[in-house]
Amino acid sequence: MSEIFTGIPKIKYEGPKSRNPFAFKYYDAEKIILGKPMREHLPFAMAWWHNMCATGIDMFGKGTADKSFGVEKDTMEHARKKVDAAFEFMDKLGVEYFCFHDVDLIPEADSISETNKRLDEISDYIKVKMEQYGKKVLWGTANLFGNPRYMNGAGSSNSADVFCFAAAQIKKALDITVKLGGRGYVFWGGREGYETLLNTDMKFELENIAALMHLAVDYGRSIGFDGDFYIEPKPKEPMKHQYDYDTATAIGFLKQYGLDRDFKINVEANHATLAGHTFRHELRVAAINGMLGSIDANQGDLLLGWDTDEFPFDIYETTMCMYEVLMAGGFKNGGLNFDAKNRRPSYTYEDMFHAFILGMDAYALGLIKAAAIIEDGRIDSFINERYASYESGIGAKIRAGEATLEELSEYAEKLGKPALPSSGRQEYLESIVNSVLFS
Ligand code: XLS
Ligand code: CA
Ligand code: CA
Repeated sequence: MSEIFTGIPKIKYEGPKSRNPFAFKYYDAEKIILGKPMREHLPFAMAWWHNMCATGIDMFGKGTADKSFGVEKDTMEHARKKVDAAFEFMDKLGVEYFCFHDVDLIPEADSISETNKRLDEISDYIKVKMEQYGKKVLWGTANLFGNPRYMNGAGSSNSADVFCFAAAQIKKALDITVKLGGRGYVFWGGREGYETLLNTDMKFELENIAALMHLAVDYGRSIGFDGDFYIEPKPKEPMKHQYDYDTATAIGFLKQYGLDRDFKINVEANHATLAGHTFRHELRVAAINGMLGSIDANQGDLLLGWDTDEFPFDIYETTMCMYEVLMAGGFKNGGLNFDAKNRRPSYTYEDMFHAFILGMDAYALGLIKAAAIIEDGRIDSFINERYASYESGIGAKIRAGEATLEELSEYAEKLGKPALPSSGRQEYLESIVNSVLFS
C-alpha cells in the first residue's frame, strides 16, 4: 500500500522551544502527569467526517480540499482509500481512537440492504487495519439528519416509516460499533427539534425520541455493547429549536424517560457556547450528575452565531476543561474527539496535520496547567473555605437535612442582622489562574 501523506513524518515530541511545524511542543505521550501518562489522560480521537470527508464546502462555494485521495469519489474504492488515509494519518500523529457516522464510511446506497452490505465490507477492512495499527473506536453513530427523509427529524419525525428507517440505521451502526469494539454510541439530535409549534406535538415527539433510544439500548445490550450511550446536546442548527438544548435539558430528558442508567453526555465545546454557556459550565453540569461521558474537543468563534468547529487553541479553555475532567476522575469510556475542521483556506494535507498538532498540544498544555492548578491548591481550598459556615452549628444541621423552617426562622430572628457573606475574591482567583498559566 503506497503512502498517502508523502513527505510528512511521524510527529514526535520536541518540546516548547522546537520550531519544527511537524513536532509536538507539549504533547509528550509517555510523560507522567498526576501519576498517569498523558496518553491515558488524553484519549484523542479523529472524527472521520471532518477529517476524511469534509472538503470545506459551504453554501457559498465548492470545497477547497481534495479528499479524493487519488481515486473516484463515492465509490467503494474511495471508501477503502479513506480507510488507508485515516490509519496512516492516526499512525503518524499517535492518535489512538476514531469516531464515525455510518455514512462517513461508505457512500449511502438507494436501499438499506445495499448500504448495510457496504458497511459490512468496509468494517471488515477497518477491523484488519485496527489490529495492524493498534487503533480503537471511541464511538460510533448513525447519521439521522443528512438524508431528506429526516427533514422532520428521526425519532421525532411525523412519519412512522421514517422512524423505522432511523431504527434500521441505528441497528446497523450499533452492529458495526460492537464489531469494532467501540466504547461509546452517540445520539446527536441533528433534526430532533422543530421549526414551529403550529405543526408540532412536542410531547409526542419527545416520547418517540425516548422510545427510539430505549430500543437502541435494549438492542445494544443484547448484542454485547457494554459501553456508554451518549446524548450530545446542541441548542440549534440545523433546527431552530433542538430538543437536546444543553446538558441540563438532556439530563432532565434522560431522567424523565428512565434512560439515565445507560446514557451519559458527550459535551461539545462549540455547542456549549451556542447554548449561551461556557464549555466549562456544561462539563460541570454533566460531572455533578455523574454523566460526564465524552468530549467533542473543538472551539467556536464567539463573534459568530453558528457551529464553526474550529480546532481548539485557547489554553484557558483547554485548561478549564481538563480541570473539570481531572476533578471528575478522568475519562472512563470517553475521550477527546476532535470534531473540528480546518478553515477553508487551509486546504492541504500539511494543514490537516498542523490542525491536530495544534489541538493535541492545546490539550496537553491544558492538562499540564490543570494539574498545576490542582497541585497549587489555592483555588480548591478557597472554594472549600467559602462554604465553611455549613460545617458546624446551624449550617451543619441544614446540610444533614435535620432543620425545620420554623427553627431557621427563629435562628434568623435571634441573629437580628447577618454579617455580609465573605468576599468572592474573583479577581484574586483569576490572578492565581494567570500566574499558574504563565509561570
Ligand atoms: C454536529 C455534531 C455532530 C455530532 C455527531 O453539530 O457535532 O457532528 O458530533 O453526529
Ligand atoms: Ca459533535
Ligand atoms: Ca459541531
